[in-house]
Amino acid sequence: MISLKNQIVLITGASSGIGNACARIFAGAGVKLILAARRWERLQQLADELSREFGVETHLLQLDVRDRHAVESAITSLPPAWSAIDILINNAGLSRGLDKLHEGELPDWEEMIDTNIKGLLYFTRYIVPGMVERDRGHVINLGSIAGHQTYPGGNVYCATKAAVKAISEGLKQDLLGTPVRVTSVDPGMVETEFSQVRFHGDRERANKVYQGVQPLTPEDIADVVFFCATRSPHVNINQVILMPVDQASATLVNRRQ
Ligand code: NDP
Ligand code: 8X3
Repeated sequence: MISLKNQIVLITGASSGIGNACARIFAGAGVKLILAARRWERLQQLADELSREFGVETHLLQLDVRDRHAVESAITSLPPAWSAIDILINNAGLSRGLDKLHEGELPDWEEMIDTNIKGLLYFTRYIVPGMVERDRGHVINLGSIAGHQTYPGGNVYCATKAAVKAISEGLKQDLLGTPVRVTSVDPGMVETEFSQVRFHGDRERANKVYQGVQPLTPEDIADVVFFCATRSPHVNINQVILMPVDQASATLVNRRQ
């Protein structure tokens, strides 16, 4: 396991779920953290906690990953002490709705495509050139089992995660010959705010997703992300698919009730 001490790690979607858990595990390794999301208070609260608990330095970016100019300006105007990003964790993402494709809501489609694909591309485009110049770096994308298997009503969300899979593979190929690593971490069911967001705040419907199952936790995913980031520099973990023991595929879930 390599030491990440003083490395600069940027996490998108750090205000909740998997991104928040990643911030915590990386903070414990003595990194410097750049945390991005739209919800400023949550980022501030996390930064305060991490500073108290681990003495970690943080730099916060309040932005919407869909806003290309905001992403460009946030990355290009980072203070010199923060600009040499070592690890980019492209985690911000969401699903909206579970409608049949021919009945889908267009704003939901736009939001998923713009966040999960274009937002991830913007961060990658503005950060990876610096990694190539410095001859070091690691991009870790949050894909999903949904990028490998399409399920009923998953249509556009699954397409965005299939795009993340293709982007991770393409980036890996384009970076061949450089030491920059690319990993896709592709979970099944993880209990976060994901389902509340998918169902536009309908908590009852969101809770049903996890009923009778033991889902993965955000910490389970953060563990895997951290494992990938701490391998020897010549090792690239291309892709990890992880699911709860209670889940065998995107649609096959063992419910105990
Ligand atoms: P959460 O809803 O708990 O967290 C999502 C994070 O993404 C939040 O911090 C949110 O921050 C951020 N985000 C969403 N949209 C934007 C935006 N436009 N601009 C900036 N930040 C944004 O969900 P998860 O932690 O579960 O999701 C994290 C990633 O994991 C996603 O890419 C998701 O697709 C993926 N995933 C999740 C699985 C699950 O079952 N939960 C399984 C497989 C993959 P804010 O709202 O403050 O901007
Ligand atoms: C989240 C997992 O199965 O709800 O990507 O699409 S799933």
